[in-house]
Amino acid sequence: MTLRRKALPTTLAFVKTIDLRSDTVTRPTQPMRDAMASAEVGDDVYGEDPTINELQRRAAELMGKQAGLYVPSGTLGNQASIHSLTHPGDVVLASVGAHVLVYESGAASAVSGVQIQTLGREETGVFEPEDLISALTPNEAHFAPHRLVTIENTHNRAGGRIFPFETLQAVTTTARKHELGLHLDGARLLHAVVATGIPAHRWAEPFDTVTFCLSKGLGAPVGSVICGDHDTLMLVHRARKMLGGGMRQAGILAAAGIYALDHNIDRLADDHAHARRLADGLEDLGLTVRSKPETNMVMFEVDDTTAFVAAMKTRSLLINAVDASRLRAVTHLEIAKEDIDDALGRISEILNEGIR
Ligand code: TLP
Repeated sequence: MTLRRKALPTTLAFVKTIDLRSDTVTRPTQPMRDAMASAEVGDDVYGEDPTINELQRRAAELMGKQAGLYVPSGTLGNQASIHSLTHPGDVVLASVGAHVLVYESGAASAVSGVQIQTLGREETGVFEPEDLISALTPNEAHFAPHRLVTIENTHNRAGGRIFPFETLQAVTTTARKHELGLHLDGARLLHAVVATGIPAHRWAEPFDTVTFCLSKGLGAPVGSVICGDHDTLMLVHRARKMLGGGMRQAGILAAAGIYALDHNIDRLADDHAHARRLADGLEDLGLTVRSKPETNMVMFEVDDTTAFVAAMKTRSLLINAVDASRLRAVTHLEIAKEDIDDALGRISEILNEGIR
């Protein structure tokens, strides 16, 4: 049998992949890799990795807390915190669409035996003190105890929305009045810091535990840090060990985190500007943008996300669907202004083909 070869086009135009699926896709730059390669390391389970210790100190200082603990992921950071601040059977209050509920494989119930009750509206990711108060139940045998409130800032499914500072103060004060613990899923807290100019330690102040990610907009390949006081972090440390999150010579990873803190915070403002440019361009093309981007995400609507995602993929444009009619584009340090314009051009072609 003779095999027929497919004729190759004489010229192959290079089409750059524009990856707006998430800011998690960023790869370490050469200077970040250099910092990783020369990091001093030790066994962190003995607390002897000097680079991890330095990252934890820096993170705690940034968040205005006594201590920090390096963990492999934001998910582990959230779940170790929840585990440390609750008992099985407790209720955890969180916003509608919270990452701890939607995107962590049911870990809060599987690992900590807690139930999550949602508050507010997914469009904003925000809830008010009244929402919290009306969720509370009497201290009586029928009811599971409400133990913890988690706030997600910025809020992923709300399109990178910032939990307004005054509302956050009001909600956390109300939570304390009712003797509830407080956890902040600050995977992208530094985006809120850059967008508002309010320092991280002020956002973090009311919380028992704060998790923030180095591996998203900050551009490190791996890692998050949980910050809190010494006593709480003793519990969190045990939970990290239980969940298999204790690493050994992970200073080579932590070095990327230190590099990110030194070099990649202020530049988040560029990502926010790119998100606004993308949102404006999409509206000019006649598409509906859910709300003006406050940070690095753009939520926009199409009739059929499956068809639209497939059409974008054939043009080397990667954007994830959130549901049947909503797409989420995330800007990050590998995306330049020209890439936004290029992405808009490719979307315009798709719309011209009648795909919506
Ligand atoms: N979010 C990812 C996906 O899981 C959806 C993304 O692409 O945005 N908290 C928040 C608010 C997050 O957005 C994420 C990641 C996490 C926690 C978990 O972080 P990792 O992925 O490090 O476990």
